[in-house]
Amino acid sequence: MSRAPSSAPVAGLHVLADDDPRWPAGPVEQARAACAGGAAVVQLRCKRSRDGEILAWAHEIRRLTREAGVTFLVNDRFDLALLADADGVHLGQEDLPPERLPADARERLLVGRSTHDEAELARACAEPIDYVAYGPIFGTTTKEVGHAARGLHALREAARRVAPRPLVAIGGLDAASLPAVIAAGARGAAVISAVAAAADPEAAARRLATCFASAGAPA
Ligand code: TZP
Ligand code: MG
Repeated sequence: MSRAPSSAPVAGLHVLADDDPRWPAGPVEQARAACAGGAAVVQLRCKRSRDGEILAWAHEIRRLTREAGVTFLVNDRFDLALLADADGVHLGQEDLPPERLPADARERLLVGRSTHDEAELARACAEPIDYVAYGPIFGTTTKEVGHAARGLHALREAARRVAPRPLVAIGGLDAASLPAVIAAGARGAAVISAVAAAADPEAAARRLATCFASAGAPA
């Protein structure tokens, strides 16, 4: 059954629920903390797990996010996003190009795209996507990105470049840096370790979400 394209919001705090075993809690518990803490978006990001396990997590996170009114995205995999009735899919540069998504995926899912430099930003502006992620803004040890930290000046330029598409900043973000990231024009901010590695992930998500509320942006 097809439905209208998702109009789920992407502004605010994105928490990536990640299957890296270095995090004390698994993806479902990270997602639960994110929802309770006021995240706008939960993105399930699994680089190590089997499809069946990822799909089971996706169904559970869909239930949690729906209850909390939180947007649910799946990283990399439009097929799992469709099966779990997620709101969208987040595609990296190494994933399927957005224009190659099957029609039913394009109709049903929001599409986000990762970018790291000027050329990727330019290409993203010509792609059928709903938001652009850009980073790493600061240094991160969570992912081997192969790109130097971009900094706030480049972030401001990137946000201008992709407008009116919303830009979601990523990479090394925390509660101390978030106000400057929002002031630079990011409509969303995506984090992994700032929540997943926190002693209290729910409190960490709440603190980050509050930065959006304080900035007068959607929390
Ligand atoms: N893409 C660019 S940086 C990054 C990804 C997935 C990792 C972000 O993780 P953290 O822990 O918030 O720096
Ligand atoms: Mg990817």
